Amino acid sequence: MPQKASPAALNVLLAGFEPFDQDAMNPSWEVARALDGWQHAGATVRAVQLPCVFGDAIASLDQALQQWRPTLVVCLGLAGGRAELTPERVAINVDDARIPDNAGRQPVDTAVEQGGPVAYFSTLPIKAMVRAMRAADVPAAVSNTAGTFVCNHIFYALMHRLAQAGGGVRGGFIHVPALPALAASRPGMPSMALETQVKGIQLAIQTALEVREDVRETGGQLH
Ligand code: PCA
Repeated sequence: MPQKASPAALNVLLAGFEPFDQDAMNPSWEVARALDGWQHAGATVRAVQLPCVFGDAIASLDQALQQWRPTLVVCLGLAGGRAELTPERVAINVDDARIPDNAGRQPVDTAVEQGGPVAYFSTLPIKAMVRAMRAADVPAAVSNTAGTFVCNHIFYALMHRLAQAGGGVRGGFIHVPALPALAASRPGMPSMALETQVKGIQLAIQTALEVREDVRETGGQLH
């Protein structure tokens, strides 16, 4: 029997991806897994691993949303090449894959959701999250693009579902850097230790649970 959400429980769904592009590990799943069961402000984190496959990732997310009925949803993914934890501002209705996904699918210039709006903004307090992470010495920045691969795909699908459900559930996406082990074999690639990533995502979730209205300040974004 799968574990089920009890009616009174507050759950935070934290999704990470399986490895892709021939990598042995995906830090996004390692972080999610490390925080599974962590509790804050009466809410419990529930980690789920998503396949790095267009379409199938959405089916797994739907299943997890059904199972846990979360009040907050944070999806994580790897952005190799970035040095900071980057809460994403916007999901766009575009699939445009540079490489094939784990099932060999490579959509080019198609919609995530036929007839859906062009884009959705994250409903997480992205700048307050960046501020909290930086205050704890965790490199972080707002990103204005989640790309057009499976991460943007799941981010868009998530926001579309939350908007359609209309229940006030908030959600968004955070890209994480490579782990040092991966960067060691790719000279020049920035990385961040797993424990720093975990600490940052913990602070991001904490902030999202506590802050409803985002702060308005500059300086928190990638350029
Ligand atoms: N990163 C990819 C997909 C899965 C992941 O972890 C992306 O940024 O689209």
